[in-house]
Amino acid sequence: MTLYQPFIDHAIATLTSRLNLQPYPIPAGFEHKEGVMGKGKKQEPVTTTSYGFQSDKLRQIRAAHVQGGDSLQVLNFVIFPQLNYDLPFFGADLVTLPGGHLIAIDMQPLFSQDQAYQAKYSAPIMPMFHEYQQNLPWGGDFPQEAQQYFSPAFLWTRPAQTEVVENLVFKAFCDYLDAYIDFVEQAELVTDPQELKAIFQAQKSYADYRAEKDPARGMLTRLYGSEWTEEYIHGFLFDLERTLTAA
Ligand code: DBV
Repeated sequence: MTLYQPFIDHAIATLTSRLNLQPYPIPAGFEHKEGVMGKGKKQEPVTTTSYGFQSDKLRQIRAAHVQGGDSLQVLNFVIFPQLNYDLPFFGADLVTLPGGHLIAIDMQPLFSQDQAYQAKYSAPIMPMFHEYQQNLPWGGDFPQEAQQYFSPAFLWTRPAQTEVVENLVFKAFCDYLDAYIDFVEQAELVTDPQELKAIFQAQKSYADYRAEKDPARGMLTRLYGSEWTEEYIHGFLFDLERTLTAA
């Protein structure tokens, strides 16, 4: 069992128990990928496993789990709602590298500047955020252009101890996911054409940004080559654009 396996196991169990979960297709060649990191005696096998689900209100629930020994563990888990709901994205980037742990957990807003949107989707989780932030302090340095994609409840932290990841970060991940599913259960279909257009544009902007700036691109390219990596990013991890041209 590796560091982030309990996170993905818990997420799948919770989603299965609370939503009408269906599989989401994972393109051939991406379910399971083996590679090698490092050179000579320091070589370490690295496995990347993909998970994909969907539900009535959630277009794509997907995870990429990279396992390469104690100093390379990554779980990137994102939920993309259907385009006719105003739901935020659920985003978790749980990263363990030789330099330490880097944790990002958020409900990423469609409209970060909109007060009513914040009142609906951020305000209810602020008490939980403040509680966690006391022991999971702000992780510092953050790309300026990414700020528009995060909510005021963005948990961004660099725990010094693995124990903190196993316990407190795990608890925060579970609580954020539970609160997210509460929002999903309450979400109502959007039919107003103006609002649908705004949702589409916000979803597109988010997916385009993440595909373009994927911080894992370098690591994945070193492991699996550029052709595989670009197809993984555009054909699975951030596939909104593809689903539009396919439709
Ligand atoms: N990040 C992904 C996907 C990953 C992944 C799909 C499959 O979006 C892993 C894996 N994130 C990953 C790795 C690193 C980071 C870092 C491997 C380390 C990169 C390195 O140091 O080489 C939040 N993730 C980061 C960083 C940030 C985030 C801010 C550090 C700064 C950086 O390198 O850019 N999560 C990231 C982000 C959004 C998000 C920018 C944006 C909207 O949800």
